[in-house]
Amino acid sequence: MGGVGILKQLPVYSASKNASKLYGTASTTSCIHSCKLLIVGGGTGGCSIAWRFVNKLKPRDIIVLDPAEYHYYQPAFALIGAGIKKHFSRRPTMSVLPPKTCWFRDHCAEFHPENCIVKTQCGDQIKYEYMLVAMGVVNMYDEIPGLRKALDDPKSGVSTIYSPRYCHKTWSCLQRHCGGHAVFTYPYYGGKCPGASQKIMYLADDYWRKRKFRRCTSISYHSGKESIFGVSKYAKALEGIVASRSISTNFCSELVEVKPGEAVFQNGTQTTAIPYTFLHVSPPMCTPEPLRASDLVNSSGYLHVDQYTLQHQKYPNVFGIGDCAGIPNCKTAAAIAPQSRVVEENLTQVMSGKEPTAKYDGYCSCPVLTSYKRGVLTEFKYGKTICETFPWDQSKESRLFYQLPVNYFPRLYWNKLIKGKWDGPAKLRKLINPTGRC
Ligand code: UQ1
Repeated sequence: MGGVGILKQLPVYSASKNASKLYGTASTTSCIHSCKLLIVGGGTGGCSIAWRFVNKLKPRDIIVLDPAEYHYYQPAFALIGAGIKKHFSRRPTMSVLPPKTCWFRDHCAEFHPENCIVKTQCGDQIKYEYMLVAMGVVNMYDEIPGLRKALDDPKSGVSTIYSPRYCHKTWSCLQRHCGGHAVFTYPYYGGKCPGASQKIMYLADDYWRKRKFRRCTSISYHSGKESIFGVSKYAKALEGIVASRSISTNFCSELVEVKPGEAVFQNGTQTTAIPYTFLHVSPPMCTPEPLRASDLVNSSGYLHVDQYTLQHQKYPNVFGIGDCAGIPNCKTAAAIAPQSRVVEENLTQVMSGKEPTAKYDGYCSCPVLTSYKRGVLTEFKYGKTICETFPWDQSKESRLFYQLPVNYFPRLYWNKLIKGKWDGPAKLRKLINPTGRC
């Protein structure tokens, strides 16, 4: 297998005497490492940038800092939750990083951007010339009293597709459900694209219809936001879909507590307890604690980068990518493709003493499966401008927009996006739908 070849070439520092603290061996000394490019986070953004720079820099000039053993294709969690896929789409982190880069299997503990140093949880220090912050976001289960306990209780009927830990539970809850009230939530703070929280709802509706449990099930969607989707064209289409499926919607309605059989929502000063037999939660999310504790973030706790160049506003040798970036885009995997191209260009320019000139246009795309046969494909950029790749109306449910996310995008992800070879569909759009509108 190709991965074995990479294993031999890729130095892994989790076995160093300090990193070994993670695994129980005490150590008192700390090591200082240095590199040209430090990438904090080996997810979609970090991995694609490591590949884009591996041939531009000298071997061992890149360090990737990430404690995760596996790299997950997150969009598949919704497919697992709906029983469309049975197994995770994941690969060992070691096998997805490019050869010659150093993987530090450790947590980032502290940022010291004024000295260009990152401290790791095991006490090592990494000195960098340039840094990419690609740490993503984390679920804040503990913001909602009772949520973690309910998620961990196999009989609670409470699950979430936003985690590899709980997405299989969604599928077992779906199968076990035989009537009652199914509740789906979306948070006000920090949620990723609302598409995922809705696709699991449309799939649940379709599944229970097929199993003849839909007549004895009421479904309601509670969102902390003011509308079903932030872009009006897709909001209209999705409003039509929820109405046609007899799903009731509640906006500005935030989940604040989970009790056994009862979900508590807050709307302004009003609190309402809603009984449930099935509860799917999209937890509030935020950037990881060491990033929030640093002076790299804006007042919302997200990396303070320019929304176009993705360069840090205070530290010009720092760039950001992906979910942790404080930019007004939608957080999806598809958004990372053009971001990765922009970071490659701008970081290369900054490395050679020039000003960054490439600009991210805010592109984001989220396929929303609306049944086990069809879906819609949202695509838009900053200013909520629609930029559709295909020359027909993508807000109309179609079989192609079911097939693409289920069968084609995972391959595009593993073979192109994380290898830094996919800049997004802009070139394809120029060919087949030059105006980007329908
Ligand atoms: C995309 O580029 C991408 O990355 C591989 C996805 O995977 C998560 C997507 O879901 C989507 C929608 C895109 C956009 C690509 C096209 C062809 C519209």
